Amino acid sequence: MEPSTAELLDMYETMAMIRNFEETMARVYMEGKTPVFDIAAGPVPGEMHLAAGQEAVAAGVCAHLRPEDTVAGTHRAHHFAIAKGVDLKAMAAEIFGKDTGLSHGKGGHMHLFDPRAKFSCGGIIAAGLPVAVGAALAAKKQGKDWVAVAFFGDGAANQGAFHEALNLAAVWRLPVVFVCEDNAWAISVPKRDSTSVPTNADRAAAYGIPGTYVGENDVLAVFAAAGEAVARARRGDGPSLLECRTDRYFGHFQGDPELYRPKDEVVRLKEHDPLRRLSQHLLETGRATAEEIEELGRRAGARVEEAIAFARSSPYPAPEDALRHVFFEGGN
Ligand SMILES: Cc1ncc(C[n+]2csc(CCOP(=O)(O)OP(=O)(O)O)c2C)c(N)n1
Repeated sequence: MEPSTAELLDMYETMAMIRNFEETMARVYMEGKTPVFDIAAGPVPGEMHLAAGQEAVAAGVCAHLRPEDTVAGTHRAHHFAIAKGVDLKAMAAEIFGKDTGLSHGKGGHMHLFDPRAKFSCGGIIAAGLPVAVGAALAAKKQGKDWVAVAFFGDGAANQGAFHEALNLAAVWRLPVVFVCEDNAWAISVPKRDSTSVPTNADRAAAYGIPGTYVGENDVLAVFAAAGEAVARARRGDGPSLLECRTDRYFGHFQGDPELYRPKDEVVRLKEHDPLRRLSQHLLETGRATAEEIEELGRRAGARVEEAIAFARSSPYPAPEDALRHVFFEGGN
């Protein structure tokens, strides 16, 4: 499946926005946290998992989605949220713990919930798969041609929830696409030490559904594979599993000393950078000029800057609101 020029340019802008957001967040997050790393200090306290390098999977899959489709993400979910169209300002404010955030600052970076964009994510590994299955079941029962996508990491594919979700989705022929991001690591554990098969796509056979491995960190390859899986789900033919090779440029979390991976690994990974790959494709096929590509990058950067400024200048939730919007008798 070949993307149109408009789709290519949209994917480039999405990927540029993700890269810019993650690199900006890496800097902002470290404010006040040095010289001795203090996870509680600075404008964004708590853990931070960034997805620079992994833009192609989010952009290539979400290019096929409509606003009414559901996406469930992971602990490393900014890229999925941006690609699904979550409001960037409300997302940034949530990460800063501000009252203008998606959940009034009570969720933080790992818990971005946006009913408008039909997006959620969470810190429990593999917890998003059953959520997507539930959304797909709801769509099917309502007779809608809506699709649900569960994104998760290669580590999550060894959780029970992965197998339960695939089985139930297959038995009920639900419109779900399971998308595994193979970034080769689950924190410090290499995939080869935790996974009994070369690719998680092989595991699809156990549930009688199609499994495809996309072996390159390339948005065009992801777009093609995801196009088939989403179309299949939308026409009522049931779930599929995709596993896409991708690269994590930062540590598992910001502040990770990364003693488990060779120092030059990221330098080598960047030789196949997915953004550069797409810009080269745009140039070589005459779909865009260098100036047009630069302009997309500038526009993406301006939106990120505006979102971060909004987050910084927003108020914190009032102390008397601490028990509002949470599960608490008497709260609302
Ligand atoms: C159920 C559960 N077990 C363990 C953890 C701790 N944990 C957080 S991230 C992570 C690794 C996840 O690896 P992967 O699914 O490959 O995603 P990646 O971080 O590579 O994006 C683990 C084990 C958790 N959050 N939830």
